[in-house]
Amino acid sequence: MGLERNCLVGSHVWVEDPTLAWIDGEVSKVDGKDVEIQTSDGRIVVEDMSKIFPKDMETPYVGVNDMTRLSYLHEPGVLHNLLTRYECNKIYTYTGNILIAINPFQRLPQLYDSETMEQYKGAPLGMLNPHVFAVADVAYRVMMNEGERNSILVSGESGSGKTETTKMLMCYLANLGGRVANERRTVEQQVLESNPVLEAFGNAKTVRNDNSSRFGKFVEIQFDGHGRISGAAIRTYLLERSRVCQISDPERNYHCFYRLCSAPPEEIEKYKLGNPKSYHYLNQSNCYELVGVNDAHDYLATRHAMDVVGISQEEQDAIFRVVAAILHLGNIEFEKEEVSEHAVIKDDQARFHLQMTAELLMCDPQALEDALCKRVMITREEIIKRSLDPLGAIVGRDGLAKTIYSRLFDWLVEKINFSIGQDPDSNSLIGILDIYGFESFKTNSFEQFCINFTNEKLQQHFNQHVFKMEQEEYVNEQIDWSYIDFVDNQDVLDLIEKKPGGIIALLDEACMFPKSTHETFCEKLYQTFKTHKRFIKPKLSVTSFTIAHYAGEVPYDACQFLDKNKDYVVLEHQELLSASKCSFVAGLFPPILDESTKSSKFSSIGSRFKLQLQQLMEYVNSTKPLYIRCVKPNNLLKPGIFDNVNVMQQLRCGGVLETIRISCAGYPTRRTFKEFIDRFSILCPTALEGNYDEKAVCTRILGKIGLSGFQIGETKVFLRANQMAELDAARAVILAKAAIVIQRNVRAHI
Ligand code: AD9
Ligand code: MG
Repeated sequence: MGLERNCLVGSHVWVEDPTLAWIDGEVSKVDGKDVEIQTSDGRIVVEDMSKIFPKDMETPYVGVNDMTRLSYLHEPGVLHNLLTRYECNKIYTYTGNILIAINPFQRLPQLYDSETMEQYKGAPLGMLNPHVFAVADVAYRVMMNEGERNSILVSGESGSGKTETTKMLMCYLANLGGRVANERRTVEQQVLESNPVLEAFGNAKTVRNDNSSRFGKFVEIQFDGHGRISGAAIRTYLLERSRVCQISDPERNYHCFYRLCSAPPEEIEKYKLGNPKSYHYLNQSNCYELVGVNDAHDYLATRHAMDVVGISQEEQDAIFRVVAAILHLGNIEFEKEEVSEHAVIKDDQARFHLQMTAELLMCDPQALEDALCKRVMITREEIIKRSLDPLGAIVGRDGLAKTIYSRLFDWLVEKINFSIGQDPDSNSLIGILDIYGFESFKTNSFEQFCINFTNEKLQQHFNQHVFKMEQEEYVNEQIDWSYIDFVDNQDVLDLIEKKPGGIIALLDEACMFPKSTHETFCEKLYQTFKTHKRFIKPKLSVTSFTIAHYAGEVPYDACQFLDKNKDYVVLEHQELLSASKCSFVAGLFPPILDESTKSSKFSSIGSRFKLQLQQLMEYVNSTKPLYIRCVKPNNLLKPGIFDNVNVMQQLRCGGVLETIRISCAGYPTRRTFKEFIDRFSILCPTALEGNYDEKAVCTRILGKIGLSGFQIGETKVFLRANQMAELDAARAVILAKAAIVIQRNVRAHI
């Protein structure tokens, strides 16, 4: 809501701008609803009065620590404040108790040194500059003093700094809850070193971030009665499996592959590895090296971190053997046998890789060849061995690589959890969530669907929380809040997860029905959600659909939804690897005991993810949440550049603007009685006469101006949207008159 009245010539305002999002200017003419503005870059624009916003001329030039302290709480004010602060390397800002963190894209060591850490210990929130340490400290104090469980929810788009922020939170907590003892492997060290291990296997370079986490992570840190870290549990969500065998330029596969290729020569020899460029799973992209990263060094660092988290030398050896085996596996090529057109191993080169894969996985090479080229069909009458064609063999090979890799990743998570250990007696917990932010690309597939579903869930939680906090503030101040409502996104959640009939349920149905294709799946969606206001059927395509998410519309390409939702291991692969002579490999493929799951083969990734999310939300709901919203200031990943339009979009997606909208629905501007009187007593100088009751003074001032709808609480004045602008306008008129009088007097004296 922009200005409705009181737009005077000479007022400073914000007006929308296509390249800068908002630009400031001065009103030069008012003609009914049309306002002419001279912008600060020297242009003249005309805009409707409802679309311009007042600019606060009294904000300090370094901005304000907390957005709720802005005189005008609106989009341009918020954006301008963040920009002003970013320009002086103040990357953290509060919006109430939400921390906004803007990625500096440069190391700011003084911001995180041990002295700074010390300062934040025990300091009340808001006393020092906004900081991620302050949030961690609040979580810790609340846990220690009030016995409440906390969760810190870090979100933001790819490359915005979630993982870095999470690591700083963990560092701070490890510092607070660490032991003095000189043990080599303390729990807190293990918690911290779990990060590089998981990053080696779960992070990769993408176009958005050189170290992008391709999985979601929730770490629960447990403390004992003395506030010392006594255990931890790590849960991960939905690793991107497709990356193992499919990458596009200029991205990379998971870091561990390149690191292993840069290992010391004796290991390279052991695994018969060569240049990364010679592996199909790596050479689909031309990017092998990262700027400022030394893979050989990182290989040793990964090994060290594995030592710390308690992965034995034998286990490490087996892990890297599996990683090497995947590279060799990807190089097994097939060709058509002349007559039968069946897939056969292409040439000597391919046979070498087959041999190496079998050797590294410690399984029988002939059995591996059969598992790659043939399928067993069990009919009622007989068991038939059917040969695959080369394309089928490639799909099978890639499926095997993905399965092995994702099981390896799960093993790592389980192992880390096991070695850190859980503290069953701990009631003092802090959970930290580092989860992928909302994604909308040119083509969006099943992964984006799951990611955006996660964000809808978190958004709902966030809205409810912010709304509740607002209400609490109103209750504390004993003011009426009955007419504030907020838009809920339950309808999108129903569309996705309702059982039966939501998109995930329909996808599972399609996966179980052998004749389904992505077209039949989409057709079913179009029929079912014909009138759903969050579902849009595209005009031209019959294989895609659009969901109107809270953060914007996202078109999904359904072509691989069915495949990506099916999590099954080909029986031949299962049998091959569970028979491995390497107990580590065999352990990744425990025998399937239940005959029924053996035959149905299908387990739904979507439904499992939905369940995981449900458990996560139940956990988060049982804790006191703290939010950190990370923002990526530009897509060039460079320091010093603040792209307004881009930042605006993220504030919108991250719910920051939603918070503001919720506040605006009520009383967006709050001022303590003292602040209010300091600024506005000029409107009614008599109000101060003989009156020392601040509340009464405020009431008098407001009465004099003739506003309505505001509320006077116990300690603060609560103003409705625009009322601050009206008060300021009245103040400006008085100040202008006073200036004229002064000028006259001065002239008279001369
Ligand atoms: V993704 O969704 O996993 O792709 P994140 O996790 O949000 O993403 P990440 O934490 O990996 O982003 O940050 C990206 C890069 O920004 C880091 O590699 C750092 O180079 C840089 N960064 C982020 N935060 C900070 C910081 N507080 N100080 C310095 C930072 N550099
Ligand atoms: Mg990350």
